Amino acid sequence: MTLPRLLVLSLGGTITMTPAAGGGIAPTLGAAELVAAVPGLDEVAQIEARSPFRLASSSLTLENIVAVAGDIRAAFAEDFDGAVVIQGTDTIEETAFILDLLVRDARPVVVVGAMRGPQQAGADGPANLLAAAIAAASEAARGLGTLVVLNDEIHAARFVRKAHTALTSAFVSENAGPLGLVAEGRARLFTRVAPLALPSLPLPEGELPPVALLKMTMGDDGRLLRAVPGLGCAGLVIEGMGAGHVPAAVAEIVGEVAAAIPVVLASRTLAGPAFERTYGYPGSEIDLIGRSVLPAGLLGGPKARLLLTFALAAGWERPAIAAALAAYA
Ligand code: DAS
Repeated sequence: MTLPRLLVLSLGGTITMTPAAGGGIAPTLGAAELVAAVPGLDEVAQIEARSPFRLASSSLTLENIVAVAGDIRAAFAEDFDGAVVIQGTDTIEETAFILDLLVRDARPVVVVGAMRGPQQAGADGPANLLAAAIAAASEAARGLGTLVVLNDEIHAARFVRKAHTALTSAFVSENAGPLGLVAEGRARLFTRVAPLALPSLPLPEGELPPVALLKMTMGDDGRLLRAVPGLGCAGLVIEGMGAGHVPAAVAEIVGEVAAAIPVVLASRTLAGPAFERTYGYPGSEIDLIGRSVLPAGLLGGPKARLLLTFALAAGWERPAIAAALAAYA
């Protein structure tokens, strides 16, 4: 039997980290070494291993992930059956969301990492990589967009979030739960996500438009908010309190900023939708939407920022951006 062909790209992260001269651990291992260390992986897929980056995931850039999306698109043009992207867990949800936007293909793309380094007791990297490859090689995972696999759970890019700094069960999908799990060497899907109802996006070239993300907190006086357009930002995402609220004193500033650049309103609560038609006081979602702010649906701040970034890079105007956000509501 011919095994499925997988492209495995390693970008760095704890899963690749070994002791550094100055203390702590730092990225060193590449994809080939990681693949070689997983018992049974050679029975799952034929793997082409590449290591485009060896970075902590906090240092990956959007442009780095656009390049990864380009590599995966090229591999899919060459008849690979799936792709696995190995990286640090700190920004896995952002990488997965970008790949979900930019690689529109039924073949699975799975992003994976580890919460413990390869030399720590109970290292979870090998098990996570095996589960990711099983998912990426499976028929069952086709048509679900980009997935994140850790702790044997399969999450959809649009829902997944890192919710703990230490546990191997750090990844959650609060709005939906995981789509499935990998058990006994098989990807089992309990539920499926609908295909993204968004126009396809071209692979952007060059620098992406800068989009700011600001979290509202009690007593915020809006001074950072007011500065955003003058800093050269092409868009802004506000993580509002609760269902998407700001202090009354800040509402007018939000309106001034939204007159200059697109402003998206998400919730800092991390689950549930940004509201659109419930609260009517100054600084509420109804007030802010009346000041041209666009609600983020179920997207949290970081993912709303990515959608706005790639929409602006594609030249989308406000109605198209609003429709794209509504696809996540
Ligand atoms: N937190 C680390 C990890 O889980 C570091 C990183 O994200 O690169 O991989």
